[in-house]
Amino acid sequence: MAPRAFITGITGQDGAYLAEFLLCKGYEVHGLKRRSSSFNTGRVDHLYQDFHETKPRLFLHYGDLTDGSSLARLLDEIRPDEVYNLAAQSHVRVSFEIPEYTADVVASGALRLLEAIRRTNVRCRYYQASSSEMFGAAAPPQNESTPFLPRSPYGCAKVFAHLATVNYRESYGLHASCGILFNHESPRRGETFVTRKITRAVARIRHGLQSKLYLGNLDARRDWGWAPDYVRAMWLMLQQDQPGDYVIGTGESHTVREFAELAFAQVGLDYREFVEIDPRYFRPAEVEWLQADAAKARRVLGWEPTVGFRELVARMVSADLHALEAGLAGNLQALDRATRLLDQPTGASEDAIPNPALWHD
Ligand code: NDP
Ligand code: GDR
Repeated sequence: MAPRAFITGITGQDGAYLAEFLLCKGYEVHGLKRRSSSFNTGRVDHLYQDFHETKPRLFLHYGDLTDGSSLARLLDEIRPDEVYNLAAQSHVRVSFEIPEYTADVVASGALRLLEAIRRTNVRCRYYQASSSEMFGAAAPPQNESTPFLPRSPYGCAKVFAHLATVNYRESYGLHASCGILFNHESPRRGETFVTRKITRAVARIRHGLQSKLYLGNLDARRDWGWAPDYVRAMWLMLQQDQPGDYVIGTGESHTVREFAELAFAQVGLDYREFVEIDPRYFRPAEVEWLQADAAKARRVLGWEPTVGFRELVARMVSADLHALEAGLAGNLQALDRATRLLDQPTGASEDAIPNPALWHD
């Protein structure tokens, strides 16, 4: 029988890559999606198979990390072999605005899921999405022995979730592992994280749709990797005989300024002409320097990153350029079609009415 995985946060960047990865490995994949008044499945729509087709292997279920009963019910119904807890209010700056909600989802949410596994007696392996934000003010490079000194409500909540996972491993013998992942990016990265904010702006500025990019602290250093490499690490952790905690990162660190410089340079522009500082993007407390020492993951999991910093920036800029150009081409076609319709005599057939959806970029 195909192994069965349950992913919370399947509609996010990592959830979408992990679902793809597991489907390729022959898994049946179940994902938790939360109710939203607008579409929130854009990152996994390409994986979705209609129920009327034969043997779909991806299933989405309504639920929420703030609703423990939905988690227990789903675990009981699905009986997964592997559970990946990726759901989170994952924006650090936003966590200062909504600290209680962030703690409810990130900290209590992980506890609810662990408790649901215990209560339903599901025999599964568990992955917790821990974060380099837990290290906060600790000096680089950071590894599994570095103390946690979080600098945000998000970081504090992740420390709780991390320690709860370790506690369930020690108390109940759960095969539970934590991946302490450093920043990882891709064209699917949320638009308000700094890398994607920059690469989208580069594309828009290149095409004359935007003139300035407002950023906060340009001197913060991050260890940025390629997201698909990181979901492979998650899976590798759950394939080990013994559970454990692993730092995952490239070992290289760069400033936000360097990211912006490279991204603008890729389209022949100088970032200094377009980037302005807006103090609204500063954080009440900043994490200045994150840089991974992932020696344990290399040694035990055989994990290696495949994409370096320059290549990461290049891939993200070209993806945003292509997406924008495709959108603009679509709009031009729609405009062209609408113009031709205006020339037609009244009584043009119903199906000639342009689809309003085409007008959005
Ligand atoms: P995203 O922000 O892209 O995705 C977060 C996911 O969580 C989305 O599917 C979101 O749903 C879902 N979610 C949010 N709130 C709830 C809730 N109350 N109940 C159920 N689901 C919810 O994050 P990433 O994919 O980038 O990150 C995945 C995980 O890894 C997160 O836990 C993050 O904190 C952690 N992490 C990420 C790193 C990174 O660099 N990307 C590094 C280290 C850790 P919706 O789509 O509806 O918003
Ligand atoms: P981070 O990612 O906080 O590291 O959390 P983000 O991209 O938001 O910030 C990285 C650094 O860039 C600085 N910065 C800005 N950030 C944003 N978002 N917008 C700006 O305009 C801006 N200008 C400068 C920030 O101050 C910061 O120093 C990400 C998330 O994915 C977390 O969920 C995850 O746990 C960590 O990475 C590891």
